Amino acid sequence: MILVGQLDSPFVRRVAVSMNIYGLPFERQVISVYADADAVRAVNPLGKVPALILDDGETLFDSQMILDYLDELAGPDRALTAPNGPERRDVLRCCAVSLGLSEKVVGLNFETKQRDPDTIDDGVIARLETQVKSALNWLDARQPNPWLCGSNMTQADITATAAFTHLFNRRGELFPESDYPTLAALRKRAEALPPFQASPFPAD
Ligand SMILES: N[C@@H](CCC(=O)N[C@@H](CS)C(=O)NCC(=O)O)C(=O)O
Repeated sequence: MILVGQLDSPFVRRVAVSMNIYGLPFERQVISVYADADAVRAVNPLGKVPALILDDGETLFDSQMILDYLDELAGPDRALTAPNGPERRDVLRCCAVSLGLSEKVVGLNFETKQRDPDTIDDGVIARLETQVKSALNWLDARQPNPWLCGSNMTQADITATAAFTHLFNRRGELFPESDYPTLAALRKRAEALPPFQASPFPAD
């Protein structure tokens, strides 16, 4: 299998870490959605990452669809998302908030760093910052025991950790990690584990 995308994307990284946990070997196609836009669109018509190219050539787009496939490969006893019921909904709820948080941070980076300065809209930026803070506060208010959804690490922890690490590396000046002590502790615990260390957030 070939995982397409860079590990500075929290969406790509949640897939890489999950594959490490499942012990699924994979190659990487490290291409940038901006610098290599044509190559990314050749894999995914939307020009987005991650994509996962299976050994028979079938290609999966979107981290949630990819994880759905990987969970199926791992089987119900090892899957990082429970198969049904309130446990599944709780993991998916945390993932939805963490994924949305990452999407807002990516949006914030676009609005502040890539836009023509004359077209920057402070109202749009303020809205994005409020949404990021609100999501962080919601996640920080959960009481990990020791993980977000109970005694076992789940996809909720992988996705939240990938999101926090991306956020604190990219926009730590706006959202200091010290303001979110619960999340900081969760992130530290997770990032110390071999599956995370095997697919690290890249140093600048
Ligand atoms: N919902 C998607 C989001 C993926 C996403 O937004 N990836 C970013 C990279 S961090 C991207 O491809 N951005 C390029 C674009 O949207 O044009 C997923 O979970 O895979």
